[in-house]
Amino acid sequence: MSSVSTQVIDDILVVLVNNPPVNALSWHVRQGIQDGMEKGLADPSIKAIVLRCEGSTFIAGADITEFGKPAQGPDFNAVLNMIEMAAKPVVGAIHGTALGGGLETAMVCHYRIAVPSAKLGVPEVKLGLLPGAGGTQRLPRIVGIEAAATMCSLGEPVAATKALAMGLVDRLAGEATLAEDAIIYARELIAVGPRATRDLPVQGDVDAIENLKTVNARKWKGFDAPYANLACVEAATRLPFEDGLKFERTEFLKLMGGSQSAAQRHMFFAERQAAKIDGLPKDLPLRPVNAVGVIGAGTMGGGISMNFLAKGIPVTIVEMVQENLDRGVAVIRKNYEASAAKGRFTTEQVEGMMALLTPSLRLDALADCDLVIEAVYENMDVKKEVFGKLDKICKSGAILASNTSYLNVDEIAAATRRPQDVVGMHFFSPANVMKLLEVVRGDKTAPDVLATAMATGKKIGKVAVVAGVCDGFIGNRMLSKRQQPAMQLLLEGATPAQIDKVHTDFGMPMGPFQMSDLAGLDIGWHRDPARIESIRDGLCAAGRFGQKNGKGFYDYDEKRVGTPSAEALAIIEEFRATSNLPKRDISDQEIVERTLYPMVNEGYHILEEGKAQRASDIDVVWIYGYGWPIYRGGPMFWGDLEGAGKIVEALERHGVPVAASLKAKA
Ligand code: 3H9
Repeated sequence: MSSVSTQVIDDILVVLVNNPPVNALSWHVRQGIQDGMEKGLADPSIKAIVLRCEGSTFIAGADITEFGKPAQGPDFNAVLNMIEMAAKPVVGAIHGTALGGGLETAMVCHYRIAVPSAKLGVPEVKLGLLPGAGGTQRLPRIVGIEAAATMCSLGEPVAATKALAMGLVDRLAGEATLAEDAIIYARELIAVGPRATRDLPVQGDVDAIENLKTVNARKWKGFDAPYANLACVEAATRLPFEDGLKFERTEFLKLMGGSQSAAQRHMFFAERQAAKIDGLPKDLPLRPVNAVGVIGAGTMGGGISMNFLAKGIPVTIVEMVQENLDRGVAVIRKNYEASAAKGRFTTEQVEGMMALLTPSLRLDALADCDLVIEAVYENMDVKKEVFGKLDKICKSGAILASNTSYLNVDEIAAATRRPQDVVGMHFFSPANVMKLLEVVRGDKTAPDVLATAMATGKKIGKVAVVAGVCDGFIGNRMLSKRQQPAMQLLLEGATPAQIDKVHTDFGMPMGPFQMSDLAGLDIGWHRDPARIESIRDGLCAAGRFGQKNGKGFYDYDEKRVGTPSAEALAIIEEFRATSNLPKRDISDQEIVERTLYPMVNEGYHILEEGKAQRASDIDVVWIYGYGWPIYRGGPMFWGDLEGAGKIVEALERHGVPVAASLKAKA
């Protein structure tokens, strides 16, 4: 069946796109629209044309899978030009999402009608791109400079009702009567005639563009695309339309040919791919998750609970001591109220979510839960004891999950008589905010338990990735390959600030030592100030526990802003002197080679051992769990950009054993 068909309804021609799943503008769709338009324009009995889509959405953009491949079919801009210059009125009829090239198509239609639930936007910036088919030139002509600059640089869609107020939509249709309403509208417009967007004036204040740059400076650090989008909108304010298009084209091609967009497009597909479990049928029946239990009301347990409450799923939260339980519940309330103060929830919603929370001091209270997530102290004996008890208490078929961040899930499962129901669900702190969920598949985890844990992650807004059982799973296992050499580099003469700066310049939200300070240096410390076997021991012995008490590798002010600490540097120097290593200048390049390349190498080890399903899953872990800059596409994608040969050479030079598959690639 063709992806574009036409229907004649009296004097109106409907051009109907049908290219599942999202009606992307694949070459045959562009061809079909062009053919349909030609037909409508050539037929004297046709007085107006409606462009509409079948399925769940209007055109959701260019076909991203075609990017970087040889061009096929008609040029997109030529098709858009033809629609805009048509001598008969053309109406875009929008439902679902009109995104990117989809909105660009809607904007060359002379008029737009949309159902109230539709959303319209130009999300190209999220793919490291800009609306490259006239979007940056037409949008300011329709909605003005400020709204256009905001939409292009942030990429957030607007609801049809808002679009109506902005002039992006001319009329709202009935939610279920778009097809009919669009025809009625088109017929009305026959007398009015076409209206070419390019002929409209650009209105508004160009200062809005500078304001956006100021407000978003932190968010956009390192990114090219937001600035390129703004440059194009700015160009629309001073250049004739055709020249503006040329400017936009040049900027688009620059982005398209660059590594940032390649990385962000890679992540678009990587994120969707991560949800797929190799070897399991897509339609495997899932277990119901209508009631959740969480053990532990600390930071982790509280954050985990918040995810479920926010989705209307009741949570029973269990602690051993009343005081801790009360504190945990109070923190949840405080967090929700803080969000409400920012306008994210209403007071009623906060009360509604809190009403779904049942605090308890008894594990028995979890007897009827479909899913229980344990978030207690990270100690194998403690975990085994909890799981042994859960085994006796929980109903048959309940999923028993551990939030462990590195312990052996198989060993935990062995503490029960139902290891098939046990799985790891490793949330990242703060668990109500961080998008990543590592779902750890034990040796005996049943397929439907794994699939349910993955689907549950999606339901609560996480990006879930399957990991195998190994020390630290995917994320923390690779993290340790960064932290160890970072410490070693201190012994050889680098400073925490120098190493951290290499990482933040790279685009990480913080470097290895800033991260250690945030996590707390005393975690796992033996608590004997006289026993100093590492720099960390030295810092802890001096009472430097990290951000929590205002001093660690750095000194912190009351706003938790860190500055290099003379005391910490002296402690490092004192310990360094005992190492007998000569102190030398360490280059930034060496820091990259010794702290980032080993992570890539570890990623290859993880793949070789089958602990991750695919390289792109590892990228997803690092982008959503640790803030790896998305414009660098995750460690595995970045490793390919750097080049396997270069990485292997450097690793060997630094004496790091290289994964066989990385070597083979080199
Ligand atoms: C652009 O338009 C450039 C222009 O300026 C022109 C310049 C010259 N292409 O997300 P889902 C696939 S750039 C190809 O799970 P949802 C997706 O991979 C584009 N494939 O569904 C998935 O495949 P699979 C600007 C696409 O309901 C399946 O469709 N537009 C595309 O949660 C379902 O996707 C955008 O950036 C595409 N454009 O969300 C919009 N889009 O099943 C990107 C999706 O094999 N798309 N697929 O894994 C979206 O934001 C969401 O897909 C959407 C639906 C909201 C539409």
